[in-house]
Amino acid sequence: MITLHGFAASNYYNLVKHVLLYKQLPFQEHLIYGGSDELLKVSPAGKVPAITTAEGLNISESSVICDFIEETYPAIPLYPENAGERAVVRQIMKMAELYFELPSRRLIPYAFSGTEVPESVKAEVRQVLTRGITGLSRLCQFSPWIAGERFTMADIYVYYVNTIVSAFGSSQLDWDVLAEIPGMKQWNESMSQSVIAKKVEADRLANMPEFMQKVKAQIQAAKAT
Ligand SMILES: N[C@@H](CCC(=O)N[C@@H](CS)C(=O)NCC(=O)O)C(=O)O
Repeated sequence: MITLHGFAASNYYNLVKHVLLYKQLPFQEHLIYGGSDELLKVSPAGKVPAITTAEGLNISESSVICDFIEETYPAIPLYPENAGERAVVRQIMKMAELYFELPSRRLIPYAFSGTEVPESVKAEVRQVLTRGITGLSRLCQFSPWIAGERFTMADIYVYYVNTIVSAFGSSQLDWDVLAEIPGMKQWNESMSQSVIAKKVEADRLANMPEFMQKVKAQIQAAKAT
């Protein structure tokens, strides 16, 4: 059986969990936070999530884990068979990661510590998000799914990326980033209504108090040094 390592407050963890649930694969969750030696044993960069496969192989990096799961368990497919269509799905995922997720993440430390985001950082983040808006507006179909008629890995991936854009990018910049892409907010809302998304969200909410305690302890420790 697959073991999913990490914590439910993590959107990266949740996107992999959504994929496992969508594919109806049995898995167990192993609660582990960043910064521990135990995590480094399964995730070389100490990042969440990681999985341990049924054969005992450890894999980290969420998009790599998604590909592994798809290749190993193709019965309920999440990528198109056609290589060109598959590339479009991966382009959407990559653009969401590079131009939506990563710039929005730059704002997390300011949000958690309650400090003002410097204007230079805001400007840099806005610029990258603008690139994401341009790219994703051109690629996303929302007809009804993000890459077209079929539900794909990109639907799951971007939905969880958007949680970070909304929670940090939009709130810290006072800018409704998702509203800039025609169809994105409606699609996001319909994604949130699935049984799997609701379960993942309930687990996230349950983990939030413990996760925030860890974050507060880290901030205190950083202040003390
Ligand atoms: N590129 C990684 C990023 C994963 C990531 O940043 N995870 C966060 C949790 S959401 C983490 O492990 N943070 C702890 C740390 O950076 O030490 C992936 O796609 O899996």
